Amino acid sequence: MNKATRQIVMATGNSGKMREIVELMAGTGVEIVAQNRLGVIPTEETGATFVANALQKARNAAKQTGLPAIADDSGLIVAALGGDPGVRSARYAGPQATDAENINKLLDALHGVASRGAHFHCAAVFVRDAADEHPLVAEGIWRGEISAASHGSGGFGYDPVFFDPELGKTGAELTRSEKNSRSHRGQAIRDLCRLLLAECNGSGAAR
Ligand code: ITT
Repeated sequence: MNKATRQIVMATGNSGKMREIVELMAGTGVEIVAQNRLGVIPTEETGATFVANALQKARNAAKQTGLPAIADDSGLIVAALGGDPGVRSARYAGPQATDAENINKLLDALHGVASRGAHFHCAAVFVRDAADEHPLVAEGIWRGEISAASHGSGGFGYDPVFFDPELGKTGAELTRSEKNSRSHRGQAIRDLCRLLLAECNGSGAAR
């Protein structure tokens, strides 16, 4: 990103994610605009990894807007389920699944299972344009356990059943700032901001 860049399109249609990223990037001096406000038609997510999917989304938004783009691809990895729902977390219970349907499917799959360790993974990427060959990439992980039932009303997605043992609360029981300081997305976006700042100051891996 050069110093004149002030607007970045955020390649997401998930309002919970969007809100967290705007909060995490507050104070950076860039304006984050949701892709739906710019009329971007979302792309399919066909990648096998979080990074591949994030790049697919960011390049799609950059191509349709001519702006630099950020995307986040994230998901929940449950060891006892062989890594599911993984990159398919948003679509675990079907292509148009609601958060409640995904949670119900997860709790059913873990019914009677003692080993409930899980983690969230987030890959956050920045592309200067659709053809960018040197995208900035940052990742984060948040470790916890899947609770037996939902608790709390904050956050989004699987937050009501993702229990953080150190805080003794689910993601949906945390304040926004607690979640941002602990979460996979918080770690990835903070790292991405550091990379962007380094590039603006001329010490990053510029093209
Ligand atoms: P976009 O692709 O438009 O950004 P999406 O919701 O489809 O929105 P992903 O493909 O990255 O995004 O899927 C991420 C899913 O993983 C998300 O829908 C949730 O079900 C889950 N997830 C990711 N981060 C989460 C978080 O912080 N808290 C709870 N669930 C989360």
